[in-house]
Amino acid sequence: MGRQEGTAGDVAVRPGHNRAKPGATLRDWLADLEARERLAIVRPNVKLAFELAAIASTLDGKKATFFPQPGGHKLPVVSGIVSHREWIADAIGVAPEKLVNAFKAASAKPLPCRPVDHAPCQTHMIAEPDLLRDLPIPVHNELDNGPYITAGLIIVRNPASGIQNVAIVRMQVVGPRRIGALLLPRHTMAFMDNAEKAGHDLSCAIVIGASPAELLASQAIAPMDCDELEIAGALIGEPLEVTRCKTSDLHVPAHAEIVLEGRLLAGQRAPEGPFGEFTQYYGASPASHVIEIDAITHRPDPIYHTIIGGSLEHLLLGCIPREATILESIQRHFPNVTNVALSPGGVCRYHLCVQMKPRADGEPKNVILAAFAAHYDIKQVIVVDTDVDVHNSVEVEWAVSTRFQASKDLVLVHEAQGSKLDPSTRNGVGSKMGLDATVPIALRDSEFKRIAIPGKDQLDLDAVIDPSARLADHVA
Ligand SMILES: [Mn+2]
Repeated sequence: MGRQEGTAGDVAVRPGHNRAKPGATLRDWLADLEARERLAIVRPNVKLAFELAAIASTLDGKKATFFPQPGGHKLPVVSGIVSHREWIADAIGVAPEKLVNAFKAASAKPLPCRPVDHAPCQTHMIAEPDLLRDLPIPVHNELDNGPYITAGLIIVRNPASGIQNVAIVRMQVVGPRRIGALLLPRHTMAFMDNAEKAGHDLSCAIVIGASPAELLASQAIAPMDCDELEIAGALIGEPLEVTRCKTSDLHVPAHAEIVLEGRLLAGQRAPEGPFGEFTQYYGASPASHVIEIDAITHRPDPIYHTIIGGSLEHLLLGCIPREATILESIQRHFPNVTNVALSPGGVCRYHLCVQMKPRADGEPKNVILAAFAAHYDIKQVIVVDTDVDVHNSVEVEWAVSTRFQASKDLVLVHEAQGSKLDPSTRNGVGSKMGLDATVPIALRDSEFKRIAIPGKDQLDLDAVIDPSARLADHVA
């Protein structure tokens, strides 16, 4: 008898998968990618410097890549595992058009983690770690200043509240047990600042080979003392299993591939970079934080995940949580806003398209201002009507070309805060541009009545095309 789709309680169980959602663990997800012909297995022994990145980058957004024994290392490397919106939606089991709302819902209702004593990620322990010996850490872009850990979830605990925080930061390997880490001025850095003031190091864990749900949740723009691992649990619809680290009281995902246990060192800074960033330019820091690694734990035959700097995987992981936050923020004042999209050409950070059904003339300009207020990185906003697909750049450009006049529909705000990583700004200070590409309400059904072919939306092509017919059957 063949295997059947079954259910356990109200949770659908997929054949061949251990958990409810394929994005619940990296291994389930790789099996899913392979089953859907989204995974390319590369020949063994490609070079860790540049060659691996060249292959993964060429297939970026088309196939995830699996590299056995790269550079002769015994551990395999994967990349590009969440490099398509549709894949990310599949990972958490929702339709692509529901993805942003699903993330919004998970962020609003996190699910507490479930601690377990015996975890796959602690099957083996390396007590005397040597990062480049123990892990296949690639070099990606031309001017990157050495091997970088790019898909490491850094977990720390707020000593004041006892609640954990998760983030992804770029981490350059600078010694057998040393890492230079670029912390951004958010939660990890705030907890580190407090630890340093008290003269203490801050325990951290770096999780490599995390699940799609964990990777995505780590990028949530959540308030302080929201544990992003609980958002990962909400995304997969069941409490995330976590286990206590061997050398600290931090809790890490039990099903992760590899965990580096260590400390952010108080009072220590070191230069780090350049490193190829999401902007498609290099970034360097004169004074990054320093991490010392005390131990490595891992699964049997662990898999190492790397994110190529500037790839779609890099862009999309930040994109979807950001869209969820921006949508929530704008909808608080404008419930008639129906969708938002951060476009890949705008590095999924700087250019926003907003879809809405205006209730009053002029309202799209208020929405432009609300979008700028929602995140300071946003530099350009295009507002379109509900007949325009915000993910289709041709449709959006069409709306601008036929519904926008710069003399009356353009909003400019100069000398505002933007992204410091945008090299066209003056250390982050620059201009904002908003384009109202919506139709005046009174003219929707007259000058702006859009052409349409009756029946086209319901057409069944298979029913009307004859695959066996040849031109010669009909033309003498
Ligand atoms: Mn946080």
